[in-house]
Amino acid sequence: MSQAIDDRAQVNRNMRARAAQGDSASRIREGQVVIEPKTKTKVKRPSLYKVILLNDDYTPMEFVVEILKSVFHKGHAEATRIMLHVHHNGSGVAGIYPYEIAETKVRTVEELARRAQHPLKCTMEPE
Ligand code: TYC
Repeated sequence: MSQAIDDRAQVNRNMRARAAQGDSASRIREGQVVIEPKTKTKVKRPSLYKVILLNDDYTPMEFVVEILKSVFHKGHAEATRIMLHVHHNGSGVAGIYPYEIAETKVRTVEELARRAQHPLKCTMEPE
């Protein structure tokens, strides 16, 4: 079978699956597929996320300050202030970013902590 026929067969399977789910953007009429303009409103995640550092009893204060400087681009005074806030309150915001950036920061922090054998944890939540 040619690639064009393969492709059309796949489009037909996809459209049939969508029609079966009640998708009004697709209809099947006597074996032909009628593609109508997409009408569904795109659902978007909240755009900004807080990256939150969690306190623990073992990670050295200086390590947390270095993380805040190197990963979150804080100056020494601000990094120290955030670290002490986390130390005293249990958690604190290291920065606010779009989803993918926040996700990468969380992973970077946990990877640096893991390599240094510190239990430092980091999470994110919608702003
Ligand atoms: N509580 C830690 C200590 O006393 C310091 C610390 C601060 C750890 C902030 C984690 O996110 C943290 N060494």
